[in-house]
Amino acid sequence: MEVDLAKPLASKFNFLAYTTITLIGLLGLSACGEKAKVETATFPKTKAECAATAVPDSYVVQWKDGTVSVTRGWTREEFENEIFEPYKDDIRWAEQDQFVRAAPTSAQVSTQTSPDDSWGQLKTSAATAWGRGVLGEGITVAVIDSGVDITHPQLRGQLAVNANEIPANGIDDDENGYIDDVHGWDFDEDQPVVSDSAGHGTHVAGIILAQHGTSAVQGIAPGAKLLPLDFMNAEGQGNIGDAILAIQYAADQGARVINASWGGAPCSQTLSRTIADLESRGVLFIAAAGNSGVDLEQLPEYPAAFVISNQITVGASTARDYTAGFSNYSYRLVHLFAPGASILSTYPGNRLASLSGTSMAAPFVAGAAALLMSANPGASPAQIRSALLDSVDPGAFAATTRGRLNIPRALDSLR
Ligand SMILES: [Ca+2]
Ligand SMILES: [Ca+2]
Repeated sequence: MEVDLAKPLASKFNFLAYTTITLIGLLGLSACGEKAKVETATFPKTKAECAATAVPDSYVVQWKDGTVSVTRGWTREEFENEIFEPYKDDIRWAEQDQFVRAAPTSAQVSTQTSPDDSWGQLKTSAATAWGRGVLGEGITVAVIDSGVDITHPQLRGQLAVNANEIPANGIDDDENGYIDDVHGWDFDEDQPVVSDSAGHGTHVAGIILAQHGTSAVQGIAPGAKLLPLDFMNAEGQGNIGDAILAIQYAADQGARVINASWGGAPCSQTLSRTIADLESRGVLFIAAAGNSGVDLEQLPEYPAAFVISNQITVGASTARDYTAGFSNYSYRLVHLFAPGASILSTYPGNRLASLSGTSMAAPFVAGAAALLMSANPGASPAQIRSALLDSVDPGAFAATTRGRLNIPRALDSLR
């Protein structure tokens, strides 16, 4: 019964890895005669303001068991008739997939460095935490981005290892749906080799946890482990469907912090549900506010503008503690500011680069969250979030806290 139903589905659909497993599980349930609780499945029409960023013929489905799948290559009508209607008892949400992008910034590759390059670490007093021996040990941070150059000298020793997977044997040893996923996964290319053709993810990862001692770059949480998850192409564009698969993968691999330095999709219910569902698994989601220089309440983009209790949205501040001109802001939707202008960090090809953007501000907070979690492993995402927000250096920023990240004060606030 399971096999008969699953086979034609598996062959008809262009599902990603998790999906076949999901369908078999669901069919197994109904074969046992169990009825799902009544919760009406919805598949909203794509709103006019979401049309420009919609991925053609791609749909994201969140099933009632919490898993998400992505179907590609079907028209809306085909999707509705072949998937949504037949399986709507098992579906929570379905919606059209959306493009997102890495917040655009200009990159300046640095050949020389100066003491000013560490202004963000100085401003947030990161060294005070390091001096107390708080380095982020035991915490895995997922960087869901354009990939990471995992051969960079300041990053290659920082990688999380999927111990249940034997590398390069062509076998999915831990049966999680991903073959040879030892150091992360490339959801854009569906392969285990994570690299970074855009440079963005490598820079973000370095801000969070670059090893100290070999250059001017000092990661905020150098004891934390990096889970690099690539869902963008070389132009820094990805889609929500792959981002959701990456978010679930991160949680399954034990990541406690997820950094999301991207956005732009004006619509996605599935994404917000996926993030909120991770609070019970101890995961904190850090989102960049976006680089349009606008009030997020007037021009919302997501995930930045979600109101979710295990999410923190971060704006970018300058070395003089002003709001960076490009940074989005909002007294209701942005929580705090962090350094995000002329930030030196790791760059592909054993280089360093200075980048500006809220993409650079979010990883300061992601690194700080990893420090707080390592100092107090039992703290819930809500406690970590409160500690980070209650302890800001007061300022005139358009954010719920009005302030800018201060790492040792956040540590004190947690105690
Ligand atoms: Ca695997
Ligand atoms: Ca393997």
